Amino acid sequence: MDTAVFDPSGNNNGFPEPGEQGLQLFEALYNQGAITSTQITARVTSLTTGVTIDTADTAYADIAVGDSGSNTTPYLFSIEPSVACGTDMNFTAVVTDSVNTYSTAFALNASALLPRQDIFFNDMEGGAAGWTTGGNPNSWAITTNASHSPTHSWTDSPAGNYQDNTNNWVRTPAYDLSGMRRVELDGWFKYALETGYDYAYLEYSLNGGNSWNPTPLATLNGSQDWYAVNIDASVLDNQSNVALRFRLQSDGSVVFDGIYVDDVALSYEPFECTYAPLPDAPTLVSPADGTWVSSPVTFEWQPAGTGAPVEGYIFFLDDSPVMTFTEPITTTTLDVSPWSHTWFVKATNTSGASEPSPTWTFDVLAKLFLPFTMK
Ligand SMILES: [Ca+2]
Ligand SMILES: [Ca+2]
Ligand SMILES: [Ca+2]
Repeated sequence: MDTAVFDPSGNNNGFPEPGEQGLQLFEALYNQGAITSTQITARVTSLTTGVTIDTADTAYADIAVGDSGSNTTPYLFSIEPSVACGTDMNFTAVVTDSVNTYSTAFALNASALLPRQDIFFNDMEGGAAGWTTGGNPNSWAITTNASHSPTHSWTDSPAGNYQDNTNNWVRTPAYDLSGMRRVELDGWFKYALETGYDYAYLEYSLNGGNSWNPTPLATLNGSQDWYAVNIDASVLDNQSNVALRFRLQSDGSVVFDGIYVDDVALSYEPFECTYAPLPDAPTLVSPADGTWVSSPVTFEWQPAGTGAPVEGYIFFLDDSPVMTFTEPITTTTLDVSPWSHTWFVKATNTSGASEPSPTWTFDVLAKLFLPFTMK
């Protein structure tokens, strides 16, 4: 299922982030059955603490065989501000049509994704770059025999074919991948290995190279000219002491040229959460609602005890924003004309302005300048 999220009530960046409400969720359904799917309804459930479904039910237009369609109205959900940035939010959707009911699971991440970044990139043009070799025979070296990015690559056997009973490697330094997720390995490989008998492995270590996981990230056999590889290395996500190595292992007869590796990058997908909730509406203190006062009038209000911190206020007199404070100042004194007026205040922060406080009224006494004369 393909998902799409819209956050027009939040910061409108297309990503669901902690604190955002009114998040709109669309789920595409694909009809892989034998007949047109009709009378489609669906209900979504959140499995993640702090993620609340506000509108759980939706419907779909009929979907023909081989077609897909999205819900006609969005599911709505909210993410509590306490949900950690980057949390995987798990959902289930139960879909019913005229024939079947089935359940499906999907996940969204509570964050805004940033462009993928390299942890390292090695084009083998700048020397060993901390990569080290070992094994028997210890023959891995940088070569100019073949390359993807001219003019160098790493190879197991620069002198020609590898030997029988080879077990040797080149490895990277250790990297701290704490806090990194969706780790990927990209590179260019070229190899000639006896089919079914001699193998090259891309292996990983989670303890800085003390031991290597018995399940490689990639296993290579046979022959290939230069080709790009893109390997899901999410087993390395958030690991603090990661190393990678290329290892060649041959059996007791028949040898080939071996493997070349070039332009190797380890990368991850950074993320951030930029949505800041608005402050809650302030409360008014004085002049009390419905009272008579003299001009100049001193107004006082106070922030709500809840919600995001307040950075400023907008003071409204007779529905006009007459004063804007860029600091959390909670009083002002103004000359006000006689008779009836209304006032309210909004609290502000970098995300914008809160809902207004209640609107209060007051009346200003007319100043009397009567020509009294004492007799
Ligand atoms: Ca957002
Ligand atoms: Ca190169
Ligand atoms: Ca062999």
